[in-house]
Amino acid sequence: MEMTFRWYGTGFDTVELWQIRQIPGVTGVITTLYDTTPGEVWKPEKIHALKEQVEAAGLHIAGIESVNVHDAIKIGSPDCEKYIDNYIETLENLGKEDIHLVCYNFMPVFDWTRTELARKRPDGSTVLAYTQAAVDALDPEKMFESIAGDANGAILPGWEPERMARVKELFEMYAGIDNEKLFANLTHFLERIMPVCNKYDIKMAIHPDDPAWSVFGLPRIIINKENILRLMKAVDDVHNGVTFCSGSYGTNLENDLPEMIRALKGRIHFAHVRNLKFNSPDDFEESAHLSSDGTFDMYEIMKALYETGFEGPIRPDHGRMIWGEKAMPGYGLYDRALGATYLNGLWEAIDKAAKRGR
Ligand SMILES: [Mn+2]
Repeated sequence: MEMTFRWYGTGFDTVELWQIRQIPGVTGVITTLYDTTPGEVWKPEKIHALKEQVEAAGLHIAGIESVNVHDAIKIGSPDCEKYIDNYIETLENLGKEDIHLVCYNFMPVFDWTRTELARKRPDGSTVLAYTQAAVDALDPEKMFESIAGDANGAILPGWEPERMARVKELFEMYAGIDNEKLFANLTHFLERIMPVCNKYDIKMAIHPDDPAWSVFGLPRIIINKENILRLMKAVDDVHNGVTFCSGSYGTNLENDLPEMIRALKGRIHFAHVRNLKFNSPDDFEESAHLSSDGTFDMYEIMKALYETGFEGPIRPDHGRMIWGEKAMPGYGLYDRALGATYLNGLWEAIDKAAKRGR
């Protein structure tokens, strides 16, 4: 594995490349062209400039998170082929710049969903949190307003204000889309992009839905072992792969995370590893990465990745806001750096124990 760090780019991220360079063991960044909109072709010169900037800081681009998929593709509307063609052109431009990993998701309307962006924990840190009761009580059109005040002025990925202004319209567009239709549209999208992925060896890595169940009655498909294995079989090409996000699959306590990793052997191309603390099955908050601070056994998660021969980039995921830092919720420097260091420590211990035969 390679330890990496998500970076949103100059002007969008409070964290700078030189700071990421100083986190022990972090050699790559996972980045994006944050000012592109879904459906737009990424220009070769913009990709090239981003790559040069990252490399000038002594790092490299380990993957893109995300190239967002236009709603027309998810809905399967008449103009979807045009948007798939645009996506293919973006992949081609990335491949030509020697970029071989693309994370994406297939969630309708809302990207990840949280009901609080700054829940206070007993140690005074603040974290993102989710309570089903709060979602059930909320009009989806008010979702954005209800959390925007705690965003520290940042534009949240997947929650761009222009997009959120169209929530009602988006809900209408998805009205006839159930889980099966969404799955068929995803399969069609993957079949269409596999040739360009094969040509440039681009590994597509689908991010799970977060939380891993339906919110506001919208279809959700990338939620458990059964569904993700079905997708792997439907388009049985190594370039159709997975972003294993422990914090997203882990929202459903019935998902056995190490077992899922083992079942997906060879198809996990990217890993987000973080912990959650459950107060009840319907209420969780994001904790420090350390096993004892949350609900998951992080050692077992890392061990499953190790034992399945995982070679892709891994990154700490959302961190707590600590030490007075002001940053995009979940994406401060300090706690994610602690997370990276902890995960590297687990990996070193697992690796040495394996090599010594104990
Ligand atoms: Mn994730």
